[in-house]
Amino acid sequence: MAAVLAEPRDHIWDEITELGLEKYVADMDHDGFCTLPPEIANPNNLAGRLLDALVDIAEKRNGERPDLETGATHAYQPKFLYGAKNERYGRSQLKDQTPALKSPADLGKEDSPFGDRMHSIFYEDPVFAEALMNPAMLAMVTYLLGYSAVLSNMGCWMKGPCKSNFPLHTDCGGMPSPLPQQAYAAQCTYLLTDFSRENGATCLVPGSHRWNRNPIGDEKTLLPYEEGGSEQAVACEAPAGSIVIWHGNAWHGAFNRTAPGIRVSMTVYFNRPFMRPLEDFIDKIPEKMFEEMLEKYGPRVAMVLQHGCVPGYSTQGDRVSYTARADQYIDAYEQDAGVRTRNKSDPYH
Ligand SMILES: O=C(O)CCC(=O)C(=O)O
Ligand SMILES: [Fe+2]
Repeated sequence: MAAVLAEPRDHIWDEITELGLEKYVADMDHDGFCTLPPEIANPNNLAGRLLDALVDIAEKRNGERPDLETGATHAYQPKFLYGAKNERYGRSQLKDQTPALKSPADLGKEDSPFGDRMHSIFYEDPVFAEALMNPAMLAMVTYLLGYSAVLSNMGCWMKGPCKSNFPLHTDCGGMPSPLPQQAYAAQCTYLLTDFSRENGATCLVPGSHRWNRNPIGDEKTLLPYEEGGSEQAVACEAPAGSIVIWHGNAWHGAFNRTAPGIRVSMTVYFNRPFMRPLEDFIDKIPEKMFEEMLEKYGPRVAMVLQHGCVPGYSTQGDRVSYTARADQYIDAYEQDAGVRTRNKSDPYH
């Protein structure tokens, strides 16, 4: 009888059992999300180091250190698409490029439901690669998306006291309903400060990942915390150092923050490898940094950072060379891990 090759599914199940994640897989299957507690999610005070790095980046970008105690620096921010602080950062370059969701006359009538978002943080500190390669988080992502999962983007959210909440939505990148049942996206949220309803926690609708569609109309409505929130959505109440992970189909949003202070989180958003990522990592990572990451984390870090993908090409030569490069990274990873991530006879590669 021909030998039966181990399936990637067997491989990830071994990882899950070795890391003791069975309960979180059960939560994921049942609810569409899970919360990894700090004892699993926060090795060597990773969350504390992420928070320090992000506060420093915010100060560098905004010229003002976030006031985590009172939240005064981030309270009731105007509803700009990219957040008031990010509009201020590099204002001259961003002039005319950061559209306000509302006309200037309407500003102040509503505030931002997500506060300041800082994008493109990955190269700013090696701690972000450590967060990307967090073994328990990556095992859950692999359970959802397979070993060829890629990082789409990593970013920070800093939300002070606000009135507006973040309506329910899915993280399927704008894919229209019906959504595929199998996850195409996975969102991982590092809680860097304590999450509670008063603190403006993310909320999720348990089981909504099985509905395979985006919420429409009133289904998106999430009442502010003071008005009772939503009957369906459950607040992620968990301490700093936890990671909440959800299936891309799960309906979620966030409550407005009524308490003083700032809710700080960092999201690590993964996609299947054939989807267009939000951030572009191929040929963008400084050489020394990339070498150090390969040394520390092995060939999977290159896969997660999109190097097993063939980017859009515009010449015959590019197609050939990009494919050859992707093959090299995939071969190195498959050999190292003893796991297949593709059917090599598939002409996609
Ligand atoms: O502000 C929040 O917690 C919601 C964030 C969100 O929608 C997301 O991370 O996809
Ligand atoms: Fe979302």
